[in-house]
Amino acid sequence: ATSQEKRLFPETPEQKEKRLAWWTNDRFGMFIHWGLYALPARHEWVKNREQISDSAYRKYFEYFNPDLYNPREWAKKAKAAGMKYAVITTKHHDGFCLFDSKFTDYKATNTPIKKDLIKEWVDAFRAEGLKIGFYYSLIDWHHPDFTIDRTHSARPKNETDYEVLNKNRDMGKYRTYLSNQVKELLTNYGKVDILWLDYSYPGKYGKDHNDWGSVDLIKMVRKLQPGIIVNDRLDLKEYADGGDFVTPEQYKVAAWPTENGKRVPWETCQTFSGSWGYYRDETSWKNVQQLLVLLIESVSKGGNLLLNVGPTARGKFDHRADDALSGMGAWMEYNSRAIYGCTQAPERYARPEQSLLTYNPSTKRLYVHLVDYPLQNFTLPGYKGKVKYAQFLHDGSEIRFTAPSGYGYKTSGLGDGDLNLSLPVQKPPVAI
Ligand code: FUL
Repeated sequence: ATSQEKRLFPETPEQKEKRLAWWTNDRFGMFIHWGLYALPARHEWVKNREQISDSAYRKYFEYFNPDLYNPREWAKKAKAAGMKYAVITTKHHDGFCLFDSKFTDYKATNTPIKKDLIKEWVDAFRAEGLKIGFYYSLIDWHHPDFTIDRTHSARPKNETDYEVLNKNRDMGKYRTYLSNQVKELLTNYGKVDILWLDYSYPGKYGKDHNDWGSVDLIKMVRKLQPGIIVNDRLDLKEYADGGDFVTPEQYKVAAWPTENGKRVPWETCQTFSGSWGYYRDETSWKNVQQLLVLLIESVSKGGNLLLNVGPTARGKFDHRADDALSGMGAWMEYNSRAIYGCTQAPERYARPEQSLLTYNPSTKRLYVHLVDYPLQNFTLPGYKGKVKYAQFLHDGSEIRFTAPSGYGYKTSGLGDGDLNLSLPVQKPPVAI
């Protein structure tokens, strides 16, 4: 067997496709990065970036009191935006747990809010009919046994100091801790639809991915929750089934990602403004059109979009996130059928300029997204005979196929096989 044929689970490709069917259909989810870093409000890596000591970071633990937390409201906003699933940080790299874990004191129940925030979150999102996912950081800057390496907030200045600092650290103990916590998450909160692990890496001080006990971990996960979908960040590349989908982060893929020549399920995760945790002073917010293009473009290449919100220290969504979500929701109300159940269009449909195509294989409908609304007519190259009927989504009205007929129409540039859409001058409402 070649390395890529090595498998961890006895599952056929058809069975995998079935397990992932809802996820591939739903396409659009909400990522939520929430934790102590919402208080400094300047990036979820703040402890690392600014090399804040444990004792100085402790103040955020002591002041963590999201008194306006209402996950039902979050869930309603996600749903109104057209999102079908959500993934929340149960623990990020700083090690702080939003859930009640038996294995640490560093958790929300010991802060002034005194609540298992994950429990409430799960109930609320379930109640709104969304699928739920847990993000869990494999990296842990708080655990006394986690190896200090270059990604650690307590990284030393001198190379030689790593050995000294790691002398009494036992990654084996951390491995047990990590596995125990994942077990809690997959045991105490009912059905979990997605596990989003983040992230393992080979390294000088981390030896290799076995430091995370990846093989045993993923086996345990699938045993506890047989239907669960797990991302690829355990980095078990030598197995064909070491992860269910790939996770391009904060960039647009050029084409549907492949492995060994085969297209693989994928989800891009993206932020509104650059950082994942709430960042008060960040000004690089994407606008609604850019976000919609991100969504459509992902689907047009067979992928999903997991779009992130970083709630504030009081437990609310940033008003800029609210605006973006409702803008997307207004579009989704009319256009979601060009997203759900859709994928990359078959090759026989060439992509016209300034447009994106999505396609629903069950209904055989092709959706042409006009990124730049053109004047009067729009050419579908080589589409003659391939399209029976065309309509707008905002009102279901017909779009006629009429070639330009005015003086000199022969020089319109239309080829014999092309189809011309006759468009109204006014860009329709709820367009991108
Ligand atoms: C990265 C993390 O380091 C970021 O903080 C964020 O959680 C992103 C989704 O994954 O690897």
